[in-house]
Amino acid sequence: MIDEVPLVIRVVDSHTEGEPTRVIVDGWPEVEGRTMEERREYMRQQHDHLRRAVVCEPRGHSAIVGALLTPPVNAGSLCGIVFFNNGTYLGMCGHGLIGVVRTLEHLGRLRPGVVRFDTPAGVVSAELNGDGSVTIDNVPSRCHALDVAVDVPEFGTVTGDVGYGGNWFFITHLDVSLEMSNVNALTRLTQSIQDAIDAARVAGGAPIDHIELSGPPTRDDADARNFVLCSGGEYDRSPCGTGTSATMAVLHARGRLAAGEEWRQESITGSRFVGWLTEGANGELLPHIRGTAYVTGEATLRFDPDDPFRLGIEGA
Ligand code: PYC
Repeated sequence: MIDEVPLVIRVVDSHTEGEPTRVIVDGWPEVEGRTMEERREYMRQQHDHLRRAVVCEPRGHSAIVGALLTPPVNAGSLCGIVFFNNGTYLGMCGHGLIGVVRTLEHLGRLRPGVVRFDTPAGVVSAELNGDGSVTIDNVPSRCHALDVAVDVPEFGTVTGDVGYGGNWFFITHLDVSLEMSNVNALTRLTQSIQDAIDAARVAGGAPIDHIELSGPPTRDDADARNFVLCSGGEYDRSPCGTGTSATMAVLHARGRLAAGEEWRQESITGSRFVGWLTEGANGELLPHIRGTAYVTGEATLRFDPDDPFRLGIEGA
């Protein structure tokens, strides 16, 4: 396995509304599989050491979401994407897709207009707008369950809604300060909620792997502010594209957001996504998210065979 580490992998780094994305552009070995789910599983089985080597310390850090580009699986798609983080693999990633689009533009590989991508969660599309922002059309989102209660040790009963937006979210409103100065406490609290959900298998055992705290906005041009704990245990610096998709489905189920109405989601860092829902031909809810990414660097990661940390630092 150790011998299977390439000597170099080339990446382009970006951030989308504060949340980093690292797109692998060269050097990753071939990923087998006919579908994107099979490819994600192949990576989990065969390439997990590369996931850690590329996104974890000392070459990365716990907030980075990696994006491996593969050949497409569907006619009409530009490429496939498997997103991963410091702990696991994702179905879809909203901020990550916006980062991929800006990265492909930076590399001169993007056709103008709407471009389709294959992900393990399904086919998504994106359009680079004239002002540099990107609008993504996510997989259908849905409200799975409302008012789900879970007992969280040392906190008490927490009630929230369960929604899907390409990843699974438990969305709750608690009387806590959603400020950057409070992120360590918010991370501990949301991790305790995640642990309690894992133990209790709430909402029919829905595979919830993101916890979203929602509260009042601090910006005049936002409807709510959030703190999102991601599946790797790190918090999202952006408003979370899949989380915003799930939030809009829950709001729609509660009769608080009509199709076509804008939802302006502020993040814990003060950045913002603008989202809205449309109804698909079969009545499914289609989330659309607009946000902006900036390319921050291009790097050649080197994996010296003598480096004891070429596969990342265990636990860091
Ligand atoms: O934007 O969907 C998102 C996302 C998921 C995890 C981190 N960001």
